[in-house]
Amino acid sequence: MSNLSSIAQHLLKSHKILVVSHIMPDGDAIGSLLALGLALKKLGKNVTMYVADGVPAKFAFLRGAEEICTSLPFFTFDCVAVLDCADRDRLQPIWEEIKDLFILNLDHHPTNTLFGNLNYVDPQAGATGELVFALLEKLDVKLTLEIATALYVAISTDTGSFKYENTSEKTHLMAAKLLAAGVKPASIAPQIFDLRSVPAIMALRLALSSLQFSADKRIAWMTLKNEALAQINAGNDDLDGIVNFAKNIEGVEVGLLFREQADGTVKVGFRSFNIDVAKIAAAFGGGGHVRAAGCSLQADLQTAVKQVVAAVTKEIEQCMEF
Ligand SMILES: [Mn+2]
Repeated sequence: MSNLSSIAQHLLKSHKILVVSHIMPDGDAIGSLLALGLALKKLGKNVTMYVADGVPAKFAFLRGAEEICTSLPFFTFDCVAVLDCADRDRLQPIWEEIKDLFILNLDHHPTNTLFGNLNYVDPQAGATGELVFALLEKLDVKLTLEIATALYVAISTDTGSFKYENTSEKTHLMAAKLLAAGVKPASIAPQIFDLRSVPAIMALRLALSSLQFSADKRIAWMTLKNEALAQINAGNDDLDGIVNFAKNIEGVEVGLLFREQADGTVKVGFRSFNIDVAKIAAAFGGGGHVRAAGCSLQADLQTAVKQVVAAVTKEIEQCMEF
C-alpha cells in the first residue's frame, strides 16, 4: 500500500491528469471528483474529469459539475486518479482505455482490489472525500468554497449525514474545517437529502407496494420492474436510498432492493444492521461495505429474489449460531 504523500508527489509532477469515479456515481463519487479536479486546476494542471453516467441532477448545482465529461478526449494523460472505485468493473466502460496509464487508486471500500500503480485504500474513512481532504492538505491547496462544498457533499452523503458507523471524530473535524471555509449545511442538505424528483417518489411508491418479508420478518425486500420504471420515467438516480425503506423496519435485519435492468440482469442493493452483506454480495460477484453492498445477477427477477434471499437467510442463520 502506498501513502498519500507518494500520491501527492505523483500528482505534482504530472501535467495532464484524468480524474475519474465510478459508474452510477453517488455524492462521494461526484464530490471527491470535483474537489480533487478543482484543486488540481488551481495548481495549474490540465485536468479532465470523467464519470461514465454523468452527474445526477441533485449534484448538478456543484461548481465544476458542468465540466465533468461522459466520454474521454483523444489526447493521453500522465496519470489517472481513480476515486471511490473498489474494482475495475466500476470503471467500465473506460478500463481498457486507461489500464496502461499510471493509475492512482484512492478509495475506502474494504473490497478494493488494489488495481492501481499507487493504491491508497483506507476502509476506516467514512468517505473517499475524507481521503481527498487529506490529499489536498498534502498538496497544500487552499479550501475554496467550491472545493469545500464538494467535499462536504462527499462526506455528508457517504456517512448518511454523519450518522453511519463510519462517522469518526476525524469526519467531524474535517466537516468543521469545511464549515469554516464557508459551507452552509442548511443550504445544501435539502437539495441532496430531502428533495425528491417526481419519478423518484413514484419509484418509491412502486417499491413500497412490492414490499415482502421472509417468514421470520428478518429480511425485507422490494422489487422494481424495468417496464414499470420506464413508464414513470425513472432512471437509476431516482432509486437512490429506496433500499433503506426495507432495512428501516422494526425487526428487519437485512433490506434488499431488486432492480430489473434493461439488459436482462437484476441489480441488487443490500443494507443491513449487523450482517456482513459485502460478503453475500461478493458471492454473487458484487461487493461494497459490511452494511451496504450491491451486486448484479444474470437472472430474471423471480430467480434473483429466490437466490439472494436464500443466501441472506443462510448468512443470518450462521450468525445466529455464534
Ligand atoms: Mn464512497
